[in-house]
Amino acid sequence: MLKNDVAVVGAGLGGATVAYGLQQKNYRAYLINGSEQDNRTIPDAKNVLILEGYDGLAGDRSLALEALQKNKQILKTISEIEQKIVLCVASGGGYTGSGNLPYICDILAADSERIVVPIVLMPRKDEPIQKRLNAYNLAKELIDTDGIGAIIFVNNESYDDLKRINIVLVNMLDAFFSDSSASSGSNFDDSEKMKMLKEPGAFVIAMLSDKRAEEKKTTTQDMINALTAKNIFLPINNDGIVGNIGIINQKNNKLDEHELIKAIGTPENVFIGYNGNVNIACASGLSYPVEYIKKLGQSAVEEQKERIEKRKTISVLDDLNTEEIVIPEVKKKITKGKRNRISLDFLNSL
Ligand SMILES: Nc1nc2c(ncn2[C@@H]2O[C@H](COP(=O)(O)OP(=O)(O)OP(=O)(O)O)[C@@H](O)[C@H]2O)c(=O)[nH]1
Ligand SMILES: [Mg+2]
Repeated sequence: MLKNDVAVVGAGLGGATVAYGLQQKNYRAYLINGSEQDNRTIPDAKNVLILEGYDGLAGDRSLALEALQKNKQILKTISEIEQKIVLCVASGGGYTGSGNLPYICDILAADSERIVVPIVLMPRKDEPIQKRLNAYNLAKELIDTDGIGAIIFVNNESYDDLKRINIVLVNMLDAFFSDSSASSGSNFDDSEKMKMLKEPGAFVIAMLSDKRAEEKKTTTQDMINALTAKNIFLPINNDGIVGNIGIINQKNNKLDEHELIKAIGTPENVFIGYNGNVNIACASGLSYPVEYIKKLGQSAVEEQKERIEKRKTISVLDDLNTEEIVIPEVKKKITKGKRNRISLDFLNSL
Protein backbone atom coordinates (compact mmCIF):
# COMPACT_ATOMS: atom_id res chain seq x y z
CA MET A 1 0.00 0.00 0.00
CA LEU A 2 1.18 3.48 -0.85
CA LYS A 3 -0.18 5.26 2.18
CA ASN A 4 3.15 5.58 3.99
CA ASP A 5 4.72 7.08 0.89
CA VAL A 6 2.23 9.94 0.82
CA ALA A 7 2.60 13.33 2.50
CA VAL A 8 0.16 16.23 2.35
CA VAL A 9 0.75 19.97 2.33
CA GLY A 10 -2.38 22.08 2.77
CA ALA A 11 -2.21 25.86 2.46
CA GLY A 12 -4.85 28.39 3.48
CA LEU A 13 -8.11 27.46 5.17
CA GLY A 14 -9.53 25.11 2.52
CA GLY A 15 -6.18 23.41 1.93
CA ALA A 16 -5.45 23.07 5.63
CA THR A 17 -8.92 21.66 6.29
CA VAL A 18 -8.47 18.90 3.72
CA ALA A 19 -4.92 18.24 4.91
CA TYR A 20 -6.26 17.93 8.45
CA GLY A 21 -8.82 15.37 7.23
CA LEU A 22 -5.95 13.27 5.89
CA GLN A 23 -3.89 13.87 9.04
CA GLN A 24 -6.78 12.36 10.99
CA LYS A 25 -6.33 9.26 8.84
CA ASN A 26 -2.65 9.09 9.78
CA TYR A 27 -1.09 10.74 6.77
CA ARG A 28 1.94 12.93 7.35
CA ALA A 29 0.34 16.33 6.76
CA TYR A 30 1.57 19.92 7.06
CA LEU A 31 -0.83 22.83 7.38
CA ILE A 32 0.38 26.25 6.22
CA ASN A 33 -1.54 29.39 7.07
CA GLY A 34 -1.03 33.00 7.99
CA SER A 35 -4.38 33.48 9.58
CA GLU A 36 -4.79 32.97 13.31
CA GLN A 37 -8.51 32.94 12.74
CA ASP A 38 -8.32 30.13 10.18
CA ASN A 39 -6.07 28.10 12.46
CA ARG A 40 -8.53 28.37 15.30
CA THR A 41 -11.03 26.37 13.22
CA ILE A 42 -8.66 23.36 13.42
CA PRO A 43 -7.43 23.56 17.01
CA ASP A 44 -6.00 20.05 17.42
CA ALA A 45 -4.09 19.90 14.13
CA LYS A 46 -0.42 18.90 14.18
CA ASN A 47 2.39 20.29 12.00
CA VAL A 48 0.86 23.74 11.67
CA LEU A 49 3.31 26.06 9.92
CA ILE A 50 2.56 29.73 10.45
CA LEU A 51 3.40 32.25 7.74
CA GLU A 52 5.03 34.79 10.04
CA GLY A 53 4.31 38.38 9.15
CA TYR A 54 1.40 37.60 6.89
CA ASP A 55 -1.66 37.72 9.14
CA GLY A 56 -3.68 40.77 8.25
CA LEU A 57 -1.90 41.25 4.95
CA ALA A 58 -4.52 39.35 3.00
CA GLY A 59 -5.96 40.65 -0.19
CA ASP A 60 -3.45 39.65 -2.80
CA ARG A 61 -2.14 36.31 -4.00
CA SER A 62 1.29 37.80 -4.60
CA LEU A 63 1.53 39.01 -0.98
CA ALA A 64 0.80 35.48 0.14
CA LEU A 65 3.56 34.22 -2.12
CA GLU A 66 6.01 36.83 -0.82
CA ALA A 67 5.21 35.80 2.74
CA LEU A 68 5.94 32.17 1.95
CA GLN A 69 9.21 33.07 0.27
CA LYS A 70 10.28 35.00 3.37
CA ASN A 71 9.42 32.11 5.71
CA LYS A 72 12.57 30.13 4.99
CA GLN A 73 11.88 27.59 7.72
CA ILE A 74 8.65 26.61 6.02
CA LEU A 75 10.43 26.28 2.66
CA LYS A 76 13.02 24.07 4.31
CA THR A 77 10.41 21.90 5.98
CA ILE A 78 8.59 21.42 2.67
CA SER A 79 11.75 20.68 0.73
CA GLU A 80 12.76 18.05 3.28
CA ILE A 81 9.57 16.04 3.05
CA GLU A 82 10.68 12.46 2.57
CA GLN A 83 7.59 10.86 1.12
CA LYS A 84 7.61 10.00 -2.59
CA ILE A 85 4.17 11.40 -3.27
CA VAL A 86 3.07 14.81 -2.00
CA LEU A 87 -0.51 16.01 -2.28
CA CYS A 88 -0.55 19.82 -2.30
CA VAL A 89 -3.97 21.18 -1.45
CA ALA A 90 -5.44 24.69 -1.53
CA SER A 91 -8.61 26.44 -2.51
CA GLY A 92 -8.35 28.36 -5.75
CA GLY A 93 -10.56 31.17 -4.56
CA GLY A 94 -8.74 32.46 -1.50
CA TYR A 95 -5.47 34.38 -1.36
CA THR A 96 -3.20 32.45 0.97
CA GLY A 97 -3.53 28.93 -0.38
CA SER A 98 -4.07 30.05 -3.95
CA GLY A 99 -1.00 32.30 -3.89
CA ASN A 100 1.21 29.72 -2.17
CA LEU A 101 0.34 26.54 -3.99
CA PRO A 102 2.38 26.97 -7.21
CA TYR A 103 5.52 27.79 -5.21
CA ILE A 104 4.97 24.85 -2.88
CA CYS A 105 4.68 22.61 -5.94
CA ASP A 106 7.84 24.15 -7.46
CA ILE A 107 9.84 23.46 -4.31
CA LEU A 108 8.71 19.87 -4.15
CA ALA A 109 9.17 19.30 -7.88
CA ALA A 110 12.82 20.39 -7.63
CA ASP A 111 13.39 16.77 -6.64
CA SER A 112 12.51 15.01 -9.87
CA GLU A 113 11.92 11.72 -8.06
CA ARG A 114 9.01 13.18 -6.15
CA ILE A 115 5.48 12.95 -7.45
CA VAL A 116 3.74 16.26 -6.85
CA VAL A 117 -0.04 16.19 -7.06
CA PRO A 118 -1.81 19.55 -6.69
CA ILE A 119 -5.41 19.42 -5.48
CA VAL A 120 -7.35 22.62 -6.16
CA LEU A 121 -10.71 23.32 -4.54
CA MET A 122 -12.42 25.32 -7.29
CA PRO A 123 -15.03 27.96 -6.37
CA ARG A 124 -18.67 27.84 -7.37
CA LYS A 125 -19.82 29.95 -10.31
CA ASP A 126 -21.77 32.23 -7.97
CA GLU A 127 -18.83 33.07 -5.74
CA PRO A 128 -17.41 36.63 -5.80
CA ILE A 129 -15.51 37.91 -8.80
CA GLN A 130 -12.15 37.92 -7.06
CA LYS A 131 -12.49 34.32 -5.91
CA ARG A 132 -13.12 33.18 -9.48
CA LEU A 133 -10.19 35.24 -10.77
CA ASN A 134 -7.88 33.84 -8.10
CA ALA A 135 -8.91 30.31 -9.02
CA TYR A 136 -8.40 30.99 -12.71
CA ASN A 137 -4.92 32.34 -12.08
CA LEU A 138 -3.97 29.44 -9.84
CA ALA A 139 -5.18 26.90 -12.40
CA LYS A 140 -3.22 28.65 -15.14
CA GLU A 141 -0.04 28.76 -13.09
CA LEU A 142 -0.27 25.09 -12.18
CA ILE A 143 -0.95 24.04 -15.75
CA ASP A 144 2.15 26.03 -16.73
CA THR A 145 4.32 24.38 -14.07
CA ASP A 146 6.88 21.91 -15.29
CA GLY A 147 7.62 18.74 -13.46
CA ILE A 148 4.41 18.32 -11.52
CA GLY A 149 2.16 15.32 -11.82
CA ALA A 150 -1.58 14.95 -12.10
CA ILE A 151 -3.80 17.85 -11.06
CA ILE A 152 -7.04 17.16 -9.20
CA PHE A 153 -9.66 19.87 -9.69
CA VAL A 154 -12.32 19.58 -6.99
CA ASN A 155 -15.61 21.30 -7.80
CA ASN A 156 -17.16 23.14 -4.86
CA GLU A 157 -20.39 23.13 -6.77
CA SER A 158 -20.82 19.40 -6.24
CA TYR A 159 -22.46 19.73 -2.81
CA ASP A 160 -23.71 22.75 -0.87
CA ASP A 161 -21.86 21.53 2.17
CA LEU A 162 -18.10 21.93 1.74
CA LYS A 163 -17.48 19.53 4.62
CA ARG A 164 -19.23 16.82 2.68
CA ILE A 165 -16.99 17.47 -0.33
CA ASN A 166 -13.94 17.21 1.93
CA ILE A 167 -15.14 13.93 3.41
CA VAL A 168 -15.78 12.38 0.00
CA LEU A 169 -12.38 13.56 -1.25
CA VAL A 170 -10.46 12.36 1.81
CA ASN A 171 -12.21 8.98 1.84
CA MET A 172 -11.58 8.36 -1.85
CA LEU A 173 -7.92 9.30 -1.63
CA ASP A 174 -7.49 7.16 1.45
CA ALA A 175 -9.15 4.18 -0.22
CA PHE A 176 -6.85 4.60 -3.23
CA PHE A 177 -3.67 4.87 -1.17
CA SER A 178 -4.63 2.16 1.35
CA ASP A 179 -5.61 -0.40 -1.25
CA SER A 180 -3.47 -3.49 -1.09
CA SER A 181 -5.82 -5.90 -2.77
CA ALA A 182 -4.21 -8.83 -4.46
CA SER A 183 -5.40 -11.43 -6.90
CA SER A 184 -3.63 -14.09 -8.89
CA GLY A 185 -4.63 -12.91 -12.36
CA SER A 186 -3.97 -9.23 -12.29
CA ASN A 187 -3.32 -6.36 -9.90
CA PHE A 188 -3.44 -2.58 -9.91
CA ASP A 189 -0.18 -2.27 -8.05
CA ASP A 190 1.59 0.61 -6.32
CA SER A 191 3.97 1.32 -9.19
CA GLU A 192 1.00 1.63 -11.54
CA LYS A 193 -0.76 3.96 -9.13
CA MET A 194 2.39 6.08 -8.98
CA LYS A 195 2.66 6.09 -12.75
CA MET A 196 -0.87 7.44 -12.97
CA LEU A 197 -0.21 10.18 -10.41
CA LYS A 198 3.02 11.17 -12.13
CA GLU A 199 1.28 11.66 -15.43
CA PRO A 200 0.61 15.35 -16.22
CA GLY A 201 -3.04 16.16 -16.93
CA ALA A 202 -6.24 16.03 -14.93
CA PHE A 203 -6.96 13.10 -12.62
CA VAL A 204 -10.37 11.91 -11.47
CA ILE A 205 -11.35 9.08 -9.17
CA ALA A 206 -14.59 7.41 -8.16
CA MET A 207 -15.33 4.98 -5.37
CA LEU A 208 -18.50 2.91 -5.02
CA SER A 209 -19.25 0.22 -2.53
CA ASP A 210 -21.30 -2.91 -3.26
CA LYS A 211 -24.12 -3.22 -0.81
CA ARG A 212 -23.62 -6.70 0.54
CA ALA A 213 -26.79 -6.75 2.61
CA GLU A 214 -28.94 -6.00 -0.42
CA GLU A 215 -26.77 -8.09 -2.74
CA LYS A 216 -26.55 -5.03 -4.92
CA LYS A 217 -23.32 -4.88 -6.87
CA THR A 218 -21.93 -1.69 -8.37
CA THR A 219 -22.52 -1.85 -12.11
CA THR A 220 -20.19 -0.58 -14.81
CA GLN A 221 -22.76 2.08 -15.63
CA ASP A 222 -22.81 3.23 -11.98
CA MET A 223 -19.05 3.59 -12.16
CA ILE A 224 -19.13 5.47 -15.47
CA ASN A 225 -21.65 7.89 -14.01
CA ALA A 226 -19.54 8.35 -10.91
CA LEU A 227 -16.41 8.96 -12.93
CA THR A 228 -17.85 11.29 -15.54
CA ALA A 229 -20.84 13.06 -14.03
CA LYS A 230 -21.91 12.36 -10.48
CA ASN A 231 -18.72 13.29 -8.70
CA ILE A 232 -16.89 16.06 -6.86
CA PHE A 233 -14.56 17.10 -9.68
CA LEU A 234 -14.70 19.62 -12.49
CA PRO A 235 -16.37 17.94 -15.46
CA ILE A 236 -13.95 16.04 -17.67
CA ASN A 237 -13.74 17.01 -21.33
CA ASN A 238 -15.55 14.97 -23.88
CA ASP A 239 -12.51 14.72 -26.16
CA GLY A 240 -11.42 11.15 -25.47
CA ILE A 241 -7.98 12.27 -24.24
CA VAL A 242 -6.84 10.01 -21.41
CA GLY A 243 -3.49 8.63 -20.31
CA ASN A 244 -4.23 5.58 -18.17
CA ILE A 245 -7.25 4.06 -16.49
CA GLY A 246 -7.11 2.15 -13.21
CA ILE A 247 -9.80 -0.12 -11.81
CA ILE A 248 -10.08 -1.96 -8.51
CA ASN A 249 -12.98 -4.38 -8.34
CA GLN A 250 -14.54 -5.04 -5.00
CA LYS A 251 -14.38 -8.70 -4.01
CA ASN A 252 -16.73 -10.72 -6.24
CA ASN A 253 -17.45 -7.83 -8.57
CA LYS A 254 -16.24 -7.30 -12.12
CA LEU A 255 -16.53 -3.97 -13.89
CA ASP A 256 -16.30 -3.99 -17.67
CA GLU A 257 -13.21 -2.00 -18.63
CA HIS A 258 -14.27 -1.85 -22.28
CA GLU A 259 -17.39 0.08 -21.35
CA LEU A 260 -15.32 2.48 -19.24
CA ILE A 261 -13.00 3.03 -22.19
CA LYS A 262 -15.96 3.72 -24.46
CA ALA A 263 -17.15 6.38 -22.03
CA ILE A 264 -13.82 8.06 -21.32
CA GLY A 265 -11.44 7.39 -24.17
CA THR A 266 -8.72 4.99 -25.23
CA PRO A 267 -5.88 5.01 -22.71
CA GLU A 268 -2.33 3.83 -23.15
CA ASN A 269 -2.93 1.19 -20.52
CA VAL A 270 -5.61 -0.15 -18.18
CA PHE A 271 -4.61 -1.41 -14.75
CA ILE A 272 -7.08 -3.81 -13.15
CA GLY A 273 -7.15 -5.27 -9.68
CA TYR A 274 -9.60 -7.56 -7.87
CA ASN A 275 -10.56 -8.40 -4.28
CA GLY A 276 -10.68 -4.75 -3.22
CA ASN A 277 -12.55 -3.47 -0.18
CA VAL A 278 -14.53 -1.19 -2.51
CA ASN A 279 -14.83 -0.54 -6.23
CA ILE A 280 -12.52 2.21 -7.42
CA ALA A 281 -11.97 3.61 -10.89
CA CYS A 282 -9.64 6.43 -11.84
CA ALA A 283 -8.33 8.13 -14.94
CA SER A 284 -5.15 10.16 -15.38
CA GLY A 285 -3.63 12.19 -18.18
CA LEU A 286 -7.02 13.70 -19.01
CA SER A 287 -6.96 17.01 -20.87
CA TYR A 288 -7.26 19.88 -18.41
CA PRO A 289 -10.80 21.27 -17.93
CA VAL A 290 -9.68 24.40 -19.75
CA GLU A 291 -13.05 25.41 -21.21
CA TYR A 292 -14.71 25.21 -17.80
CA ILE A 293 -11.98 27.23 -16.11
CA LYS A 294 -11.93 29.77 -18.92
CA LYS A 295 -15.67 30.33 -18.57
CA LEU A 296 -15.29 30.79 -14.83
CA GLY A 297 -12.56 33.38 -15.41
CA GLN A 298 -14.31 35.12 -18.28
CA SER A 299 -17.58 35.49 -16.38
CA ALA A 300 -15.64 37.10 -13.55
CA VAL A 301 -13.86 39.50 -15.91
CA GLU A 302 -17.13 40.51 -17.56
CA GLU A 303 -18.81 41.16 -14.23
CA GLN A 304 -15.79 43.12 -13.09
CA LYS A 305 -15.95 45.32 -16.19
CA GLU A 306 -19.66 45.89 -15.63
CA ARG A 307 -19.00 46.84 -12.03
CA ILE A 308 -16.33 49.30 -13.01
CA GLU A 309 -18.55 50.83 -15.70
CA LYS A 310 -21.31 51.27 -13.14
CA ARG A 311 -18.93 52.79 -10.66
CA LYS A 312 -17.74 55.23 -13.30
CA THR A 313 -21.23 56.56 -13.88
CA ILE A 314 -21.83 57.36 -10.23
CA SER A 315 -18.38 58.46 -9.25
CA VAL A 316 -17.25 62.03 -9.33
CA LEU A 317 -13.66 61.04 -8.89
CA ASP A 318 -11.51 59.91 -11.76
CA ASP A 319 -9.01 57.73 -10.02
CA LEU A 320 -10.62 54.32 -10.32
CA ASN A 321 -8.53 51.71 -11.96
CA THR A 322 -10.37 51.17 -15.22
CA GLU A 323 -7.55 49.50 -17.05
CA GLU A 324 -8.58 46.79 -19.42
CA ILE A 325 -8.47 43.48 -17.58
CA VAL A 326 -6.78 40.99 -19.80
CA ILE A 327 -7.52 37.38 -19.17
CA PRO A 328 -4.61 35.20 -20.16
CA GLU A 329 -5.11 32.22 -22.43
CA VAL A 330 -4.89 28.75 -20.96
CA LYS A 331 -3.53 26.23 -23.38
CA LYS A 332 -5.69 23.23 -24.10
CA LYS A 333 -2.90 20.77 -24.74
CA ILE A 334 -0.59 19.47 -22.10
CA THR A 335 2.60 21.23 -23.10
CA LYS A 336 5.85 22.01 -21.42
CA GLY A 337 5.41 24.58 -18.72
CA LYS A 338 6.72 28.11 -18.84
CA ARG A 339 7.42 28.70 -15.20
CA ASN A 340 10.94 28.54 -13.87
CA ARG A 341 11.81 25.60 -11.71
CA ILE A 342 13.45 26.05 -8.35
CA SER A 343 16.97 24.70 -8.31
CA LEU A 344 18.22 22.18 -5.81
CA ASP A 345 21.06 24.60 -5.02
CA PHE A 346 18.52 27.10 -3.80
CA LEU A 347 16.86 24.54 -1.58
CA ASN A 348 20.18 23.38 -0.20
CA SER A 349 20.98 26.96 0.74
CA LEU A 350 17.92 27.24 2.99
N1 LIG B 1 -13.94 22.11 -0.64
C1 LIG B 1 -13.65 23.04 0.27
N2 LIG B 1 -13.59 24.34 -0.08
C2 LIG B 1 -13.31 25.26 0.87
C3 LIG B 1 -13.08 24.90 2.21
N3 LIG B 1 -12.84 26.03 2.92
C4 LIG B 1 -12.92 27.06 2.05
N4 LIG B 1 -13.22 26.61 0.80
C5 LIG B 1 -13.40 27.42 -0.41
O1 LIG B 1 -12.22 28.18 -0.53
C6 LIG B 1 -12.48 29.50 -0.95
C7 LIG B 1 -11.96 30.45 0.09
O2 LIG B 1 -10.62 30.16 0.30
P1 LIG B 1 -9.93 29.89 1.71
O3 LIG B 1 -9.36 28.52 1.67
O4 LIG B 1 -10.81 30.26 2.83
O5 LIG B 1 -8.79 30.98 1.54
P2 LIG B 1 -7.33 31.02 2.10
O6 LIG B 1 -6.45 30.16 1.26
O7 LIG B 1 -7.34 30.79 3.57
O8 LIG B 1 -6.90 32.52 1.74
P3 LIG B 1 -7.37 33.92 2.40
O9 LIG B 1 -8.28 34.51 1.38
O10 LIG B 1 -6.06 34.67 2.48
O11 LIG B 1 -7.98 33.65 3.72
C8 LIG B 1 -13.94 29.58 -1.19
O12 LIG B 1 -14.17 29.37 -2.56
C9 LIG B 1 -14.52 28.44 -0.36
O13 LIG B 1 -15.69 27.98 -0.92
C10 LIG B 1 -13.13 23.51 2.55
O14 LIG B 1 -12.94 23.10 3.70
N5 LIG B 1 -13.42 22.65 1.54
MG1 LIG C 1 -7.71 32.21 5.05
